[in-house]
Amino acid sequence: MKIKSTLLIGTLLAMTLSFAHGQDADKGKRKKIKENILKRFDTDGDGKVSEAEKKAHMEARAAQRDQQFKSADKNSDGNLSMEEFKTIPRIVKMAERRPQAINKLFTRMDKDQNGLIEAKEFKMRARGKGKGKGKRKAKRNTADS
Ligand SMILES: [Ca+2]
Ligand SMILES: [Ca+2]
Repeated sequence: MKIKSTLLIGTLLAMTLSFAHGQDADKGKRKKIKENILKRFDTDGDGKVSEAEKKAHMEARAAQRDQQFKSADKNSDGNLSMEEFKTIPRIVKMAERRPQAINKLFTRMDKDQNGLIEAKEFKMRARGKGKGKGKRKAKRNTADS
């Protein structure tokens, strides 16, 4: 549990850094974070991240996001308002250090800018990098199953 949340924070921090300072201001720091993440990915400790490990990690993360969304959506309307967003434990932690980053993150995640984060927006990658090669960014808006 502890390990998982550390990982999440690390990931979130990396994300935050990447859109807070687009440049390589803290290159060393970010590299370290990346290494840490890699370490966690590498569950069998062979120094490499296999596809299976990656996949397992992504799935775990997706499940966690789902969980987080549900528990943050206090009024169960399927959206997260800013107030609800701020109740997510990792966001609470983030707010302690970088309150202004929360607004940025929220805005970034709110793709249609309606002031609410819908479940599908929450599940999307929050980073806006790599506009050119958006492989499968526009998955169809199938109704929530
Ligand atoms: Ca809500
Ligand atoms: Ca929205």
